[in-house]
Amino acid sequence: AGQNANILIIGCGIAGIGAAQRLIRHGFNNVRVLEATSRSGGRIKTGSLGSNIVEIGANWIHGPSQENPVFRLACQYQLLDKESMSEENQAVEVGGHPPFIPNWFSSSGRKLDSEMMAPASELFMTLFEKCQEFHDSGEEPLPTVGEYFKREALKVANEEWNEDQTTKKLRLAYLGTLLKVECCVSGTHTMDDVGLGAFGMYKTLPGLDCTFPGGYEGLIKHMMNELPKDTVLYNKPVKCIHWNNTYKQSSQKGRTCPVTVECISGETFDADHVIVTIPLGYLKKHQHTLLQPSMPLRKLHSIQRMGFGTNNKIFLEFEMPFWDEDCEAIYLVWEDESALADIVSDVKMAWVRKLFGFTVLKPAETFGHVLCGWIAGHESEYMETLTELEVLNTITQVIRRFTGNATIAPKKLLRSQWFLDPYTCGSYTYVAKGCSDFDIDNLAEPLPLPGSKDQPLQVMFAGEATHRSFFSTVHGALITGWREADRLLSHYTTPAGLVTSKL
Ligand code: 6YU
Repeated sequence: AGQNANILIIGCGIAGIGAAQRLIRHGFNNVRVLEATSRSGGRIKTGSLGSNIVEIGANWIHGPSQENPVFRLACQYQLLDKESMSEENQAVEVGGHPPFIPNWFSSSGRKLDSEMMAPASELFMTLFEKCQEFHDSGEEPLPTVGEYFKREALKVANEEWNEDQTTKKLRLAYLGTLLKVECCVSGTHTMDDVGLGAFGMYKTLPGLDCTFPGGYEGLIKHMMNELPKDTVLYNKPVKCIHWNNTYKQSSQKGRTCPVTVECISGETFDADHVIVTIPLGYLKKHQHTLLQPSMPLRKLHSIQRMGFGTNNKIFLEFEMPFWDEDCEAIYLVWEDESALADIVSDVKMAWVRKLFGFTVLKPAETFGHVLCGWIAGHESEYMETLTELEVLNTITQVIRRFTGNATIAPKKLLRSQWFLDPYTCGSYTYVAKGCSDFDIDNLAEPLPLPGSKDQPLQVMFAGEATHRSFFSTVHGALITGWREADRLLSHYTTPAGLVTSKL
């Protein structure tokens, strides 16, 4: 029966687990997952800082409402608190920017006034909403989000903020900080790399972003419990996928499989179908060797064109908070940066200027006084090469300078290193300058390409980078795993609805 089709899934992140779960549930009994590392979850990774749990990777369910499959699963497994599940929270429209209550600190050691900063926050939101509209309107007044944002922001600042030059400079400096925030959200080095016309491809769902009180990895654990034992083979980094029978030794009980997957160790696995859920960062780095024969040019070019940047977190624990009780986010405003800069010219000397600030872990009764610092881009990649102590010392100096309190000393530090992770090579996908919906379609297209006479669906592609409107998210990744499982299901399903053999 078709249930015997030999299916290999590469990568045990949520896309791979989702694909495996769906195939097995529908009767496929020859499904295995090859995972490079010793753990499941990929970019969903919960760690600890002292007695606190912290998210090293994905943080929130973006848009937690019924349309979001991650939200539905989290509810089903009872992993969320009551408030997150309430109808009221599900109905909130935040458009990708949850409303945080902020504190602002400036480089001269001042706490800035929220009324003074408000016009800059409003301008930022207005311009970003405009940026999201260009995709549907089909216009692109400038090639990138960064260029458009700077042009429009300076126009408003020069026309409307002239009553006081000091305030104007501070607001512009804060807009620079908000651009650094956006680099973290988009997972890019600079907003000058993010395509303006394509920016609106990303769609948000209703719902007030929420976290998993017991850690995001709880979701992975529950999903893994539904897979038969031994479905996942760990510590099996894949080196090459030989498709179209290019691997001579390929054979299985007298039958030749169209694909042979070769691991770095030399071990090989035959398959009828392979679902690749490897992150785009890894695909970029290994694009010329991962597939044999090589990928068709249009897929290769889309892998090259699409963006995959770095966003890292730096967790810090304090004895006492230096922020207000209701504060949810801290913005660092460099007073000498009024040119709307979202990159640092001397990365080695001044990488820390790219850190936009912190989000506050809540509730304090659970977490104590823990901040999560956010830093994107090449500055973030450089930070990864430093020792924890070097990072701690640099950030401590910055906090002392911005608060004017020379005695503040974080107790503990933990940071992520997603760029150095050999199986991720960055954080997540963004639509780079010059990209369009077609690039994501090209990434998702199975091999051989349509029209070929060779056995179909030999190599299929899932993972966050392959979702047209939910790339860079957990729900996007999960949906793509399901999508590829469904592709196989319909391939093997007769009009009568039976899974049959096509072998
Ligand atoms: C979300 C959030 N979040 C923060 C940070 C990161 C990410 N995301 P996986 O990588 O999980 O699995 C692949 C597996 O393959 C893995 O286990 C590898 O080891 C394995 N592998 C690789 N090579 C292999 C080989 N050769 N052989 C065998 N195995 C191999 N998403 O919903 N909420 O808060 C965040 C965040 C620091 C790093 C996130 C968030 C992204 C998700 O984590 C990610 O998409 C999925 O987990 C990926 O799952 P997967 O299965 O595809 O791959 C307007 C506009 C702009 C658009 N952007 C706005 C959206 C905002 C996105 N925000 C994210 C923000 C945070 C904070």
